[in-house]
Amino acid sequence: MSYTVLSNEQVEQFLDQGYVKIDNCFKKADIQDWIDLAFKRLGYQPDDATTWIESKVHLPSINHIDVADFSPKAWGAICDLMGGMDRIKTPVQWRDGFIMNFNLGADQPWQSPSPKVGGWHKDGDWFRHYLDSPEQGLLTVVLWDDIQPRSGGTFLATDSIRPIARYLVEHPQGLTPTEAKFGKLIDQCQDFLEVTGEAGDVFLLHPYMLHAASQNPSGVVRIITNPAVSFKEPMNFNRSNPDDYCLVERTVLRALSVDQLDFKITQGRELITPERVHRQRKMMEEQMARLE
Ligand SMILES: O=C(O)CCC(=O)C(=O)O
Ligand SMILES: [Fe+2]
Repeated sequence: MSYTVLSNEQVEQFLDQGYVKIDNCFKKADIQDWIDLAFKRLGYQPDDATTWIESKVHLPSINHIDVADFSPKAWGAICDLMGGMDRIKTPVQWRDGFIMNFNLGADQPWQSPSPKVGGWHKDGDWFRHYLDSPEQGLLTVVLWDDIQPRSGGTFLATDSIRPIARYLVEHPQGLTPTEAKFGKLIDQCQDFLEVTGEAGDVFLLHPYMLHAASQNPSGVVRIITNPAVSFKEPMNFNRSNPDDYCLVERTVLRALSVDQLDFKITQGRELITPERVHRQRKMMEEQMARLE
C-alpha cells in the first residue's frame, strides 16, 4: 500500500507503538494571533508568571481552521492512517481551545513517566466505548509552541494499545468513560514517551493510546490541542480484502495477534455530554466579558 506522507518507518512505528510525529506542519507565525488572543482571554501575561492564576487551563475555542487547507502535510498523514479521506468524518478542524500547562506540579519533585504518575486515561469522554468506535479514529496532539523535555509535554504509554484492545474485546456491550476506568491498565505498560518538539509539529496517536498530563517546572507555558478525528463508520476488523484495513485497524489486529476478528457490539452506540462542556461554556462567558 502506498502512502502520501508517511514513510515505511513511520508506518511500522505506528503499527508497533501507536504514534507518529509529523514535523513542520505549519509556521508558528501563522497562528501567533490565536496565542495572543488566548492570553488576552485569560488576562495573563505570557512572560509574567505572577499573572498565571491557574496552573493548567483548557480553553473553550473561538477560532477554527480546516486542517486540509491549513496543513496539507498533517491532513495527508491523517488520511494515510485512517484509510483515505472518504472514511473520515468532515470537517476536520483545529481550534484555539488551547490546553495550556503553565506550571502544573512545579512545586513537586519531577516524576518521569511511569504507572506511578496519576492521570492516565484514554480520550473520548463523549461516547460509549467499543473496540470499533468510530467517534475517536485518531487522537491528535498539535504543538502550538515549542516543548522542551520536562516542560509539560504530554506523557504517552506507547505499549498501551494491546491492553486496551484486549479489554475492549472483552466488553462487546461497551463501556461508558466513567465505568471503563481505562487508566488502570497503565499497570500493564512499560514503554513511555514524553511529547516534545517544535511549534508546528503534530503527533498522530492511535485512539487507544493511554496518556497523561505532566508537570511543567520549566517556567515556559506549554500549549497544545488534542482534537479527535472521527471515522464516518465504525472500524471493521473483518474485511473481505485485507488490503482494505487502514493502519488504525491494522494496529488493533496486530495488538491482538490476529489477522481478522469478527467483532460485534451487543448494545447501542451512545453519545454522552461530558461535564467539560458546561465548564467551558461558563469559561467562555467570563472570557467574553473580559474581552469587552
Ligand atoms: O495537557 C495534557 O498534556 C494532556 C491533556 C489531555 O490528555 C486531555 O485533556 O485529554
Ligand atoms: Fe487526553
